[in-house]
Amino acid sequence: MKRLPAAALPLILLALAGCGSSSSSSSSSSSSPSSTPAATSTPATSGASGAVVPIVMQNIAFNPAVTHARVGQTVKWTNMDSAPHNVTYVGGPKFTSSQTFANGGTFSLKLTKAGTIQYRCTIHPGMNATIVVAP
Ligand SMILES: [Cu+2]
Repeated sequence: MKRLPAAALPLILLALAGCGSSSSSSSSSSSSPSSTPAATSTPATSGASGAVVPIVMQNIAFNPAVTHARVGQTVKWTNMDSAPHNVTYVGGPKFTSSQTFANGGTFSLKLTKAGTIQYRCTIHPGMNATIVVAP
């Protein structure tokens, strides 16, 4: 479906939810355990700050179904559905599956290995997706 760019939706959510935890939307101080690789050739997948790659769960599907990211980036899922979803490991570089989370919930995964990650939502058959992680 051609809707808003996927990158815009989590930003809206962040703006709405931002008042709860911290006063600033700048994340420079809290979560940067490792230096970003700063590869010179390829820009980030989308947007100026390439550290977080958004994926939305909407209409019982992951959007985008194929996400391109790099080692060092963090993928963040946001559930935009009224139905609960989860992010469950299927294949590729191993990661720890998420809990099931409801509308508005999020799950973040730091990408540490290159490869093609396959994952799914165990609640909804056919709700599968892929992350292609470049080194
Ligand atoms: Cu689901």
